[in-house]
Amino acid sequence: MPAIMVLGAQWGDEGKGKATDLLASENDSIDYVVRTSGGHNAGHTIVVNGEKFATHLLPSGILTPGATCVIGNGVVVSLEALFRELDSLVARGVELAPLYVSANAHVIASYHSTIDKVTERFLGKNQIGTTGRGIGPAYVDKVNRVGVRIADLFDESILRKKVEAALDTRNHLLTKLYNRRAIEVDAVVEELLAYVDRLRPMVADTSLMLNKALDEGKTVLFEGAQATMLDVDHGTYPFVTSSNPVAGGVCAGAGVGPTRIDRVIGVIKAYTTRVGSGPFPTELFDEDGIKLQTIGGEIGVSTGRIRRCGWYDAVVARYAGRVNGLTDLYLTKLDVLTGWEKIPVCVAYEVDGVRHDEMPMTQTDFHHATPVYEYLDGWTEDISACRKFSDLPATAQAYVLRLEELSGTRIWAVGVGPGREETVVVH
Ligand code: 2SA
Ligand code: GDP
Ligand code: MG
Repeated sequence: MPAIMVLGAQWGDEGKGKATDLLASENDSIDYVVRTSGGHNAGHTIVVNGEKFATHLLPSGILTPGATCVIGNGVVVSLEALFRELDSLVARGVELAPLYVSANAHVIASYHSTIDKVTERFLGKNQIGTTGRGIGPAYVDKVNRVGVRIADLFDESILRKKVEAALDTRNHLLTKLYNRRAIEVDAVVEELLAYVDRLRPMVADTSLMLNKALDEGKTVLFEGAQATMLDVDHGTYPFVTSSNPVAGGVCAGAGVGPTRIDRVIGVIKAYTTRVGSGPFPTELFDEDGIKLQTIGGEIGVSTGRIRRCGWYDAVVARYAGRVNGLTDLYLTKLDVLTGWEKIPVCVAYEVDGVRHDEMPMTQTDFHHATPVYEYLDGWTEDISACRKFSDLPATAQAYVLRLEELSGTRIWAVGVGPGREETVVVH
Protein backbone atom coordinates (compact mmCIF):
# COMPACT_ATOMS: atom_id res chain seq x y z
CA MET A 1 0.00 0.00 0.00
CA PRO A 2 2.36 2.78 -1.13
CA ALA A 3 0.42 6.04 -0.51
CA ILE A 4 -2.05 6.41 2.35
CA MET A 5 -3.84 9.53 3.55
CA VAL A 6 -5.10 9.90 7.13
CA LEU A 7 -7.66 12.71 7.28
CA GLY A 8 -10.04 14.25 9.81
CA ALA A 9 -13.66 13.52 8.90
CA GLN A 10 -15.31 15.87 11.44
CA TRP A 11 -14.09 19.13 13.06
CA GLY A 12 -10.67 17.88 14.13
CA ASP A 13 -9.20 15.96 17.09
CA GLU A 14 -10.63 12.69 15.83
CA GLY A 15 -7.40 10.84 16.68
CA LYS A 16 -5.38 11.38 13.49
CA GLY A 17 -2.13 11.27 15.47
CA LYS A 18 -3.00 7.89 16.95
CA ALA A 19 -4.11 6.55 13.55
CA THR A 20 -0.90 7.75 11.89
CA ASP A 21 1.23 6.31 14.64
CA LEU A 22 -0.67 3.02 14.53
CA LEU A 23 -0.24 2.64 10.77
CA ALA A 24 3.41 3.64 10.98
CA SER A 25 4.20 1.25 13.84
CA GLU A 26 2.17 -1.68 12.50
CA ASN A 27 3.62 -1.48 9.07
CA ASP A 28 7.38 -1.96 9.04
CA SER A 29 7.51 -0.40 5.64
CA ILE A 30 6.22 3.12 6.39
CA ASP A 31 9.06 5.13 4.93
CA TYR A 32 7.71 8.70 4.99
CA VAL A 33 5.21 10.57 7.18
CA VAL A 34 4.16 13.88 5.63
CA ARG A 35 2.28 16.98 6.81
CA THR A 36 0.69 18.94 3.98
CA SER A 37 -1.49 21.72 5.43
CA GLY A 38 -1.96 23.90 8.50
CA GLY A 39 0.84 24.56 10.93
CA HIS A 40 1.40 24.46 14.69
CA ASN A 41 -2.34 24.95 15.23
CA ALA A 42 -2.60 21.15 15.05
CA GLY A 43 -2.35 19.06 18.19
CA HIS A 44 -1.92 15.34 17.61
CA THR A 45 -1.68 13.04 20.61
CA ILE A 46 0.18 9.75 20.56
CA VAL A 47 0.35 7.38 23.51
CA VAL A 48 3.23 4.90 23.33
CA ASN A 49 3.59 2.38 26.18
CA GLY A 50 1.50 4.64 28.39
CA GLU A 51 3.68 7.69 27.70
CA LYS A 52 1.87 10.64 26.10
CA PHE A 53 3.37 12.79 23.34
CA ALA A 54 1.78 15.71 21.48
CA THR A 55 2.95 16.93 18.09
CA HIS A 56 1.88 20.26 16.67
CA LEU A 57 3.86 21.20 13.55
CA LEU A 58 5.89 18.01 13.34
CA PRO A 59 4.42 14.91 11.68
CA SER A 60 3.55 12.20 14.23
CA GLY A 61 6.07 9.97 12.43
CA ILE A 62 8.82 11.92 14.21
CA LEU A 63 8.48 9.23 16.91
CA THR A 64 8.65 6.31 14.47
CA PRO A 65 12.06 4.68 14.13
CA GLY A 66 12.93 4.19 10.48
CA ALA A 67 10.51 6.79 9.13
CA THR A 68 11.52 10.02 7.40
CA CYS A 69 9.35 13.04 8.16
CA VAL A 70 8.40 15.73 5.68
CA ILE A 71 6.78 19.13 6.09
CA GLY A 72 5.29 19.77 2.65
CA ASN A 73 4.87 22.96 0.65
CA GLY A 74 1.26 23.42 1.81
CA VAL A 75 2.24 23.84 5.47
CA VAL A 76 2.80 27.24 7.10
CA VAL A 77 5.93 26.94 9.21
CA SER A 78 6.72 28.84 12.39
CA LEU A 79 10.47 28.36 12.79
CA GLU A 80 10.26 29.20 16.45
CA ALA A 81 7.60 26.48 16.95
CA LEU A 82 9.51 23.99 14.80
CA PHE A 83 12.71 24.17 16.84
CA ARG A 84 10.89 24.46 20.16
CA GLU A 85 9.03 21.24 19.37
CA LEU A 86 12.15 19.41 18.19
CA ASP A 87 14.08 20.53 21.27
CA SER A 88 11.35 19.48 23.66
CA LEU A 89 11.22 15.96 22.17
CA VAL A 90 15.01 15.67 22.39
CA ALA A 91 14.81 16.80 26.02
CA ARG A 92 12.43 13.88 26.66
CA GLY A 93 14.99 11.48 25.23
CA VAL A 94 13.17 10.79 21.97
CA GLU A 95 15.32 9.60 19.10
CA LEU A 96 14.05 11.81 16.30
CA ALA A 97 13.32 10.60 12.78
CA PRO A 98 15.05 12.62 10.02
CA LEU A 99 13.04 15.70 9.00
CA TYR A 100 12.83 17.63 5.72
CA VAL A 101 11.04 20.91 5.07
CA SER A 102 9.84 22.02 1.64
CA ALA A 103 11.71 25.01 0.18
CA ASN A 104 8.29 26.25 -0.99
CA ALA A 105 6.52 26.13 2.37
CA HIS A 106 5.51 29.54 3.72
CA VAL A 107 6.88 30.98 6.92
CA ILE A 108 4.91 32.17 9.94
CA ALA A 109 6.63 35.03 11.77
CA SER A 110 5.58 36.24 15.19
CA TYR A 111 3.71 39.18 13.64
CA HIS A 112 1.27 36.72 12.00
CA SER A 113 0.28 35.52 15.42
CA THR A 114 -0.07 39.14 16.65
CA ILE A 115 -2.37 39.92 13.71
CA ASP A 116 -4.37 36.72 14.29
CA LYS A 117 -5.06 37.72 17.90
CA VAL A 118 -5.76 41.39 17.11
CA THR A 119 -8.20 40.40 14.34
CA GLU A 120 -10.04 38.01 16.65
CA ARG A 121 -10.37 40.73 19.27
CA PHE A 122 -11.64 43.12 16.59
CA LEU A 123 -14.29 40.58 15.48
CA GLY A 124 -15.70 40.47 19.04
CA LYS A 125 -18.71 38.16 19.24
CA ASN A 126 -18.22 37.15 15.58
CA GLN A 127 -14.77 35.75 16.25
CA ILE A 128 -13.74 32.44 14.67
CA GLY A 129 -12.12 31.06 17.81
CA THR A 130 -8.76 30.56 16.09
CA THR A 131 -5.81 29.04 17.87
CA GLY A 132 -4.05 32.43 17.67
CA ARG A 133 -1.03 30.80 16.01
CA GLY A 134 -1.01 33.14 12.98
CA ILE A 135 -2.24 30.47 10.56
CA GLY A 136 -4.89 32.62 8.82
CA PRO A 137 -2.65 35.70 8.37
CA ALA A 138 0.19 33.53 6.98
CA TYR A 139 -2.15 31.98 4.38
CA VAL A 140 -3.47 35.49 3.61
CA ASP A 141 0.08 36.58 2.75
CA LYS A 142 0.55 33.43 0.65
CA VAL A 143 -2.62 33.94 -1.40
CA ASN A 144 -1.93 37.68 -1.59
CA ARG A 145 1.45 36.75 -3.11
CA VAL A 146 3.47 38.59 -0.48
CA GLY A 147 4.40 35.57 1.63
CA VAL A 148 7.92 34.63 2.69
CA ARG A 149 8.89 31.10 1.69
CA ILE A 150 11.52 28.88 3.30
CA ALA A 151 13.85 29.31 0.30
CA ASP A 152 13.73 33.12 0.73
CA LEU A 153 15.45 32.84 4.11
CA PHE A 154 18.78 32.00 2.51
CA ASP A 155 19.26 35.32 0.71
CA GLU A 156 19.07 38.26 3.10
CA SER A 157 18.38 40.90 0.44
CA ILE A 158 15.50 38.88 -1.05
CA LEU A 159 14.19 38.18 2.44
CA ARG A 160 14.23 41.89 3.32
CA LYS A 161 12.33 42.80 0.13
CA LYS A 162 9.72 40.12 0.80
CA VAL A 163 9.22 41.20 4.41
CA GLU A 164 8.89 44.84 3.30
CA ALA A 165 6.22 43.87 0.76
CA ALA A 166 4.35 41.77 3.31
CA LEU A 167 4.39 44.49 5.95
CA ASP A 168 3.38 47.29 3.61
CA THR A 169 -0.38 46.70 3.73
CA ARG A 170 -0.27 44.98 7.11
CA ASN A 171 1.19 48.01 8.84
CA HIS A 172 -1.34 50.27 7.18
CA LEU A 173 -4.13 48.16 8.66
CA LEU A 174 -2.48 47.81 12.05
CA THR A 175 -1.78 51.50 12.54
CA LYS A 176 -4.85 53.02 10.87
CA LEU A 177 -7.58 50.49 11.68
CA TYR A 178 -6.45 48.69 14.80
CA ASN A 179 -4.57 51.59 16.35
CA ARG A 180 -1.44 49.48 16.95
CA ARG A 181 2.27 50.12 16.48
CA ALA A 182 3.71 49.27 13.07
CA ILE A 183 5.79 46.07 12.81
CA GLU A 184 9.42 46.76 11.97
CA VAL A 185 11.04 45.14 8.96
CA ASP A 186 14.41 44.82 10.73
CA ALA A 187 12.92 42.99 13.68
CA VAL A 188 11.16 40.45 11.46
CA VAL A 189 14.26 39.86 9.30
CA GLU A 190 16.37 39.38 12.43
CA GLU A 191 13.82 36.98 13.93
CA LEU A 192 13.77 34.81 10.81
CA LEU A 193 17.52 34.84 10.17
CA ALA A 194 18.15 33.50 13.66
CA TYR A 195 17.02 30.03 12.48
CA VAL A 196 18.77 29.86 9.12
CA ASP A 197 21.82 27.79 10.07
CA ARG A 198 19.80 25.15 11.88
CA LEU A 199 17.25 25.00 9.11
CA ARG A 200 19.58 24.78 6.10
CA PRO A 201 20.28 21.01 6.15
CA MET A 202 16.56 20.21 6.42
CA VAL A 203 15.44 22.12 3.34
CA ALA A 204 14.58 20.02 0.29
CA ASP A 205 12.50 19.72 -2.86
CA THR A 206 10.04 17.54 -1.00
CA SER A 207 7.70 17.01 -3.96
CA LEU A 208 10.57 15.48 -5.92
CA MET A 209 11.64 13.47 -2.87
CA LEU A 210 8.15 12.00 -2.34
CA ASN A 211 7.48 11.23 -6.00
CA LYS A 212 10.85 9.47 -6.28
CA ALA A 213 10.06 7.50 -3.13
CA LEU A 214 6.74 6.37 -4.63
CA ASP A 215 8.51 5.44 -7.89
CA GLU A 216 10.78 3.20 -5.81
CA GLY A 217 7.77 1.51 -4.17
CA LYS A 218 8.28 3.17 -0.78
CA THR A 219 5.29 3.71 1.50
CA VAL A 220 4.24 7.28 2.18
CA LEU A 221 1.73 8.28 4.85
CA PHE A 222 0.11 11.70 4.55
CA GLU A 223 -0.97 12.85 8.00
CA GLY A 224 -3.90 15.25 7.80
CA ALA A 225 -4.26 18.21 10.14
CA GLN A 226 -7.55 19.89 11.12
CA ALA A 227 -10.44 18.30 9.23
CA THR A 228 -13.06 18.23 6.49
CA MET A 229 -15.54 20.48 8.31
CA LEU A 230 -12.73 23.01 8.96
CA ASP A 231 -11.74 23.09 5.26
CA VAL A 232 -11.81 26.63 3.84
CA ASP A 233 -13.87 25.44 0.84
CA HIS A 234 -15.86 22.49 2.15
CA GLY A 235 -16.18 23.30 5.85
CA THR A 236 -18.49 25.55 7.85
CA TYR A 237 -17.15 28.78 6.34
CA PRO A 238 -16.25 31.28 7.81
CA PHE A 239 -15.75 29.15 10.95
CA VAL A 240 -12.92 27.20 9.38
CA THR A 241 -9.17 27.14 9.20
CA SER A 242 -7.45 28.85 6.24
CA SER A 243 -6.25 25.77 4.37
CA ASN A 244 -7.65 22.71 2.56
CA PRO A 245 -7.36 19.69 4.90
CA VAL A 246 -9.44 17.56 2.44
CA ALA A 247 -7.81 14.89 0.24
CA GLY A 248 -7.39 17.25 -2.72
CA GLY A 249 -5.54 19.71 -0.49
CA VAL A 250 -3.16 16.96 0.59
CA CYS A 251 -2.10 16.42 -3.03
CA ALA A 252 -1.58 20.15 -3.59
CA GLY A 253 0.20 20.51 -0.26
CA ALA A 254 2.65 17.72 -1.03
CA GLY A 255 3.13 18.07 -4.78
CA VAL A 256 1.92 14.50 -5.33
CA GLY A 257 -0.81 13.72 -7.90
CA PRO A 258 -4.14 12.10 -6.94
CA THR A 259 -3.51 9.07 -9.18
CA ARG A 260 -0.70 8.03 -6.83
CA ILE A 261 -2.93 7.69 -3.77
CA ASP A 262 -4.06 4.18 -2.82
CA ARG A 263 -5.99 4.59 0.38
CA VAL A 264 -7.79 7.56 1.97
CA ILE A 265 -8.64 6.90 5.62
CA GLY A 266 -11.08 9.23 7.35
CA VAL A 267 -10.62 9.33 11.13
CA ILE A 268 -13.93 9.88 12.90
CA LYS A 269 -14.97 9.80 16.55
CA ALA A 270 -17.88 7.63 17.68
CA TYR A 271 -19.43 10.98 18.76
CA THR A 272 -18.56 14.54 17.64
CA THR A 273 -16.48 17.41 19.04
CA ARG A 274 -15.59 20.89 17.88
CA VAL A 275 -13.34 23.60 19.32
CA GLY A 276 -13.84 27.24 18.34
CA SER A 277 -17.00 28.92 17.06
CA GLY A 278 -19.44 27.82 14.37
CA PRO A 279 -22.50 25.64 13.75
CA PHE A 280 -22.65 22.13 15.21
CA PRO A 281 -26.11 20.51 14.82
CA THR A 282 -25.67 17.61 17.28
CA GLU A 283 -24.03 19.73 20.01
CA LEU A 284 -25.21 18.89 23.54
CA PHE A 285 -25.81 21.51 26.21
CA ASP A 286 -26.91 19.09 28.92
CA GLU A 287 -25.20 16.61 31.23
CA ASP A 288 -24.64 14.16 28.35
CA GLY A 289 -22.38 16.80 26.76
CA ILE A 290 -20.47 17.28 30.01
CA LYS A 291 -20.17 13.50 30.36
CA LEU A 292 -18.72 13.11 26.87
CA GLN A 293 -16.34 16.01 27.51
CA THR A 294 -15.17 14.59 30.82
CA ILE A 295 -14.91 10.90 29.93
CA GLY A 296 -13.45 11.71 26.52
CA GLY A 297 -10.92 14.19 28.00
CA GLU A 298 -12.01 16.68 25.36
CA ILE A 299 -9.52 19.51 25.85
CA GLY A 300 -7.57 21.21 23.04
CA VAL A 301 -4.03 19.86 22.72
CA SER A 302 -2.54 23.17 21.57
CA THR A 303 -4.60 25.78 23.40
CA GLY A 304 -6.14 23.87 26.31
CA ARG A 305 -9.64 24.96 25.28
CA ILE A 306 -12.63 22.80 26.28
CA ARG A 307 -14.08 21.04 23.23
CA ARG A 308 -17.81 21.25 22.51
CA CYS A 309 -19.36 17.75 22.41
CA GLY A 310 -22.32 16.11 20.68
CA TRP A 311 -23.59 12.86 19.17
CA TYR A 312 -22.32 11.14 16.01
CA ASP A 313 -23.48 12.89 12.87
CA ALA A 314 -23.85 10.51 9.92
CA VAL A 315 -24.66 13.41 7.56
CA VAL A 316 -21.18 14.80 8.27
CA ALA A 317 -19.70 11.31 7.83
CA ARG A 318 -21.37 10.86 4.43
CA TYR A 319 -20.24 14.34 3.38
CA ALA A 320 -16.63 13.59 4.42
CA GLY A 321 -16.82 10.32 2.50
CA ARG A 322 -17.90 12.20 -0.61
CA VAL A 323 -15.57 15.24 -0.62
CA ASN A 324 -12.50 13.18 0.27
CA GLY A 325 -13.30 9.98 -1.65
CA LEU A 326 -12.70 8.01 1.55
CA THR A 327 -11.83 4.33 1.20
CA ASP A 328 -11.99 3.58 4.96
CA LEU A 329 -13.08 5.03 8.27
CA TYR A 330 -11.15 4.63 11.50
CA LEU A 331 -13.78 5.03 14.24
CA THR A 332 -12.13 6.26 17.44
CA LYS A 333 -13.17 6.60 21.08
CA LEU A 334 -15.89 3.95 21.07
CA ASP A 335 -14.86 3.26 24.70
CA VAL A 336 -16.06 6.74 25.72
CA LEU A 337 -19.66 5.74 24.89
CA THR A 338 -19.71 2.90 27.45
CA GLY A 339 -22.51 3.35 29.97
CA TRP A 340 -25.29 4.98 27.95
CA GLU A 341 -28.53 3.00 27.76
CA LYS A 342 -29.45 4.49 24.38
CA ILE A 343 -27.07 6.34 22.07
CA PRO A 344 -28.59 8.87 19.68
CA VAL A 345 -27.11 9.02 16.16
CA CYS A 346 -27.99 11.81 13.75
CA VAL A 347 -29.19 10.29 10.45
CA ALA A 348 -30.51 13.45 8.75
CA TYR A 349 -31.35 17.11 9.44
CA GLU A 350 -34.55 19.03 9.48
CA VAL A 351 -34.42 22.60 8.23
CA ASP A 352 -37.65 24.63 8.39
CA GLY A 353 -39.72 21.46 8.30
CA VAL A 354 -37.81 19.94 5.34
CA ARG A 355 -35.73 16.76 5.78
CA HIS A 356 -32.13 16.84 4.47
CA ASP A 357 -30.37 13.50 4.09
CA GLU A 358 -27.29 15.24 2.70
CA MET A 359 -25.41 18.34 3.85
CA PRO A 360 -27.62 21.37 3.08
CA MET A 361 -26.37 23.40 0.13
CA THR A 362 -26.13 26.70 2.02
CA GLN A 363 -24.49 27.64 5.28
CA THR A 364 -27.68 29.44 6.32
CA ASP A 365 -29.59 26.13 6.17
CA PHE A 366 -26.79 24.33 8.01
CA HIS A 367 -26.96 26.94 10.79
CA HIS A 368 -30.66 26.12 11.18
CA ALA A 369 -30.33 22.35 10.91
CA THR A 370 -31.77 20.27 13.74
CA PRO A 371 -30.79 16.61 13.98
CA VAL A 372 -33.13 13.71 13.21
CA TYR A 373 -32.01 10.99 15.63
CA GLU A 374 -32.07 7.24 15.57
CA TYR A 375 -31.56 5.67 19.02
CA LEU A 376 -29.17 2.71 19.19
CA ASP A 377 -28.75 0.33 22.13
CA GLY A 378 -25.80 1.04 24.41
CA TRP A 379 -23.57 -1.27 26.49
CA THR A 380 -22.15 -1.18 30.01
CA GLU A 381 -19.10 -3.47 29.74
CA ASP A 382 -15.60 -1.94 29.74
CA ILE A 383 -14.43 -2.47 26.15
CA SER A 384 -10.89 -1.11 26.47
CA ALA A 385 -9.35 -4.60 26.65
CA CYS A 386 -11.15 -5.84 23.50
CA ARG A 387 -8.77 -6.60 20.64
CA LYS A 388 -11.05 -8.48 18.26
CA PHE A 389 -14.37 -7.28 16.85
CA SER A 390 -16.06 -10.37 18.29
CA ASP A 391 -14.76 -9.37 21.79
CA LEU A 392 -17.05 -6.31 21.73
CA PRO A 393 -20.52 -6.60 23.34
CA ALA A 394 -23.20 -7.37 20.74
CA THR A 395 -24.74 -3.91 21.04
CA ALA A 396 -21.33 -2.22 20.52
CA GLN A 397 -20.82 -4.36 17.40
CA ALA A 398 -24.30 -3.36 16.21
CA TYR A 399 -23.50 0.32 16.90
CA VAL A 400 -20.36 0.11 14.72
CA LEU A 401 -22.11 -1.73 11.90
CA ARG A 402 -25.06 0.69 11.90
CA LEU A 403 -22.62 3.65 11.77
CA GLU A 404 -20.91 1.99 8.83
CA GLU A 405 -24.23 1.59 7.03
CA LEU A 406 -25.25 5.19 7.72
CA SER A 407 -21.84 6.68 6.88
CA GLY A 408 -21.41 5.06 3.48
CA THR A 409 -17.76 4.08 4.00
CA ARG A 410 -16.46 0.80 5.40
CA ILE A 411 -15.16 1.00 8.97
CA TRP A 412 -11.67 -0.48 8.85
CA ALA A 413 -10.96 -0.33 12.60
CA VAL A 414 -12.30 0.95 15.92
CA GLY A 415 -10.39 2.68 18.74
CA VAL A 416 -11.13 1.47 22.28
CA GLY A 417 -8.51 3.55 24.11
CA PRO A 418 -5.77 6.13 23.49
CA GLY A 419 -2.92 3.61 23.26
CA ARG A 420 -1.53 2.46 19.93
CA GLU A 421 -2.55 -1.14 20.70
CA GLU A 422 -6.08 -0.24 21.82
CA THR A 423 -7.59 -0.92 18.42
CA VAL A 424 -10.04 -3.48 17.05
CA VAL A 425 -9.87 -4.26 13.35
CA VAL A 426 -13.36 -4.68 11.89
CA HIS A 427 -12.61 -5.58 8.24
P1 2SA B 1 -6.90 28.51 13.03
O1 2SA B 1 -6.04 28.74 14.23
O2 2SA B 1 -6.96 29.71 12.11
O3 2SA B 1 -6.60 27.25 12.28
O4 2SA B 1 -8.40 28.36 13.62
C1 2SA B 1 -9.52 28.29 12.73
C2 2SA B 1 -10.52 27.23 13.19
O5 2SA B 1 -9.90 25.94 13.09
C3 2SA B 1 -10.00 25.28 14.34
N1 2SA B 1 -8.81 24.47 14.59
C4 2SA B 1 -8.83 23.33 15.27
N2 2SA B 1 -9.87 22.58 15.70
C5 2SA B 1 -9.55 21.46 16.39
N3 2SA B 1 -8.27 21.11 16.76
C6 2SA B 1 -7.23 21.85 16.33
N4 2SA B 1 -6.00 21.68 16.86
C7 2SA B 1 -5.81 21.76 18.33
C8 2SA B 1 -6.06 20.42 18.99
C9 2SA B 1 -6.71 22.87 18.84
C10 2SA B 1 -6.50 23.40 20.25
O6 2SA B 1 -5.64 19.43 18.43
O7 2SA B 1 -6.70 20.35 20.04
O8 2SA B 1 -5.59 23.03 20.98
O9 2SA B 1 -7.31 24.27 20.61
C11 2SA B 1 -7.47 22.99 15.52
N5 2SA B 1 -6.68 23.89 14.89
C12 2SA B 1 -7.51 24.80 14.33
C13 2SA B 1 -10.07 26.42 15.37
O10 2SA B 1 -10.61 25.98 16.61
C14 2SA B 1 -10.97 27.40 14.65
O11 2SA B 1 -12.30 27.01 14.77
P1 GDP C 1 -5.92 14.63 16.35
O1 GDP C 1 -5.76 16.11 16.35
O2 GDP C 1 -6.93 14.15 15.34
O3 GDP C 1 -4.62 13.89 16.22
O4 GDP C 1 -6.53 14.22 17.76
P2 GDP C 1 -6.09 14.79 19.21
O5 GDP C 1 -4.83 14.15 19.61
O6 GDP C 1 -6.19 16.27 19.23
O7 GDP C 1 -7.31 14.28 20.10
C1 GDP C 1 -7.67 12.94 20.15
C2 GDP C 1 -7.61 12.47 21.62
O8 GDP C 1 -8.25 11.22 21.73
C3 GDP C 1 -6.20 12.24 22.13
O9 GDP C 1 -6.17 12.57 23.49
C4 GDP C 1 -5.98 10.75 21.92
O10 GDP C 1 -5.03 10.19 22.81
C5 GDP C 1 -7.35 10.23 22.22
N1 GDP C 1 -7.74 9.00 21.53
C6 GDP C 1 -7.51 8.61 20.25
N2 GDP C 1 -8.13 7.45 19.98
C7 GDP C 1 -8.79 7.10 21.12
C8 GDP C 1 -9.65 6.00 21.47
O11 GDP C 1 -9.97 5.12 20.67
N3 GDP C 1 -10.15 6.02 22.76
C9 GDP C 1 -9.83 6.97 23.66
N4 GDP C 1 -10.37 6.90 24.88
N5 GDP C 1 -9.03 8.01 23.36
C10 GDP C 1 -8.53 8.07 22.10
MG1 MG D 1 -5.93 17.69 17.61
